[in-house]
Amino acid sequence: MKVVIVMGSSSDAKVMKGAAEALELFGIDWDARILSAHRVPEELKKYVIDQVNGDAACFIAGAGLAAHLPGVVASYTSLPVIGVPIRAAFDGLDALMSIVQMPKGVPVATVGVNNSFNAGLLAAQILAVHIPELKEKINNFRREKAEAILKEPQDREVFND
Ligand code: RP5
Repeated sequence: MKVVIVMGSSSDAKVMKGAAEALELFGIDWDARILSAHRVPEELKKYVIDQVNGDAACFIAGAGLAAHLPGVVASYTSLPVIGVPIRAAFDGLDALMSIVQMPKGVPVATVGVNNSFNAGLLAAQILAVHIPELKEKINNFRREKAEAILKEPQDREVFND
């Protein structure tokens, strides 16, 4: 079982790395590929179908500008697809709106602009539904983050250097 990360261009790789980093935190296997919905549509279709017929459990797709990649991936599979809007123009609002506005029946779960780490985390949470050990790891991660916040300076000390 693995999470498949696709992105529209090599220029997306720096941002999309966060998804792999989140998955690695929880020991989840992943694969990544650069495949544009516009530039190599046939190869994208074949890759997605091959992964679905293999051991893919969830897809993460990142794209900027017109950002059709996540929606096109979702059109080939009923496995969950998480879209990452990449900031390439207009502060990423173009990609965010494109990815989030899927037609009824073909959803893409969309995370914040450039927030590929959350995409990896959400994929982990989806996989964890039927894997108690993974759920425990994610809960521990949450607890650690919560404890770190509670250790921050309190009250007026918040503004101390
Ligand atoms: C999209 O266009 C890609 O996902 C990328 O974010 C953006 C720019 O791509 P390049 O022109 O840098 O290849 O398809």
